[in-house]
Amino acid sequence: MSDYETLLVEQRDAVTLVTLNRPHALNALNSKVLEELIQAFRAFEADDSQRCAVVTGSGDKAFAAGADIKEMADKGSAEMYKADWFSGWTEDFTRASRKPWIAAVNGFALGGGCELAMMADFIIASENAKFGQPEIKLGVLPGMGGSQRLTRIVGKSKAMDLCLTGRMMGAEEAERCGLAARVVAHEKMLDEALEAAATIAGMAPLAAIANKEAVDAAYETTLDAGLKYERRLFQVLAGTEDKAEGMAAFVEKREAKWTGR
Ligand code: CO8
Repeated sequence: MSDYETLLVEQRDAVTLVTLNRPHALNALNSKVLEELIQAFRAFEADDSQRCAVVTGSGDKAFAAGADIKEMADKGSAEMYKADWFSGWTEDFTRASRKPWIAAVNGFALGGGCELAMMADFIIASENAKFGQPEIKLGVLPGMGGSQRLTRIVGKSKAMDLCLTGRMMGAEEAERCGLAARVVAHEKMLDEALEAAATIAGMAPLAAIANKEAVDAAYETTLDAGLKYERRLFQVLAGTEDKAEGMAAFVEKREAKWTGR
């Protein structure tokens, strides 16, 4: 356990488990959470023993019910524009680590909570999870990527439905439209996420980063540029010790031993 005000961070073998820990506010995301998440992810990135992370919410009710409305309520446009409000989430946080991480969504993932979950490499949701972008009900719109990431993931029609009506979407619908990779019984959800993370942590570390970068590139580039990028990454990995080990282990019918080189 480490010393954060708004997070619980623990290492379970090669998996870092980060729990958003403001249950009294349904884990609403304030500036302290952002600061500490960046800190925790930088530590995760720097620690070679850690290969995959899981982010979840404390309590039984919420992953995160959004950006902290009480913190934002008095802030005007001059103040927000000057501070480039929310840029820390979309830039500093997402760049804090290149390693894979999973959002384990245990309840409400609304507004910034849904946006944080979408920053993860994939989402494993409890059957109780509820996703939504209800910002329109506050007279605003998503500010941490909801209108952009959600649209890329679920398509225009569903994204418009969620952003314009502000309604919540259950876990089954989220899985059906590709937002959640898996839906699991509530009490088993965290174990399933930790197990998936342990599986990823058991892969060759550079291959894990390259797979993540290649899939992410599909959202940023043309198909032609993406295919070229994927090929180049493959060629780079071809020169690694882990590629030689992985292929030798297959031929020799044994477990591979990765070095991360
Ligand atoms: N920020 C701050 N506190 C929150 C938030 C939040 N997003 N969500 C819940 N809380 C607090 C509540 O105020 C309450 O605190 P208290 O006991 O001190 O009154 C406590 O958490 C428990 O919440 P509820 O009593 O409301 O619990 P319910 O089970 O009745 O309802 C809901 C749960 C439906 C999740 C409800 O809490 C809710 O609707 N929350 C807000 C969801 C939301 O609108 N999220 C989007 C936030 S905005 C955002 O993320 C992007 C930026 C938008 C800019 C806005 C500029 C003004």
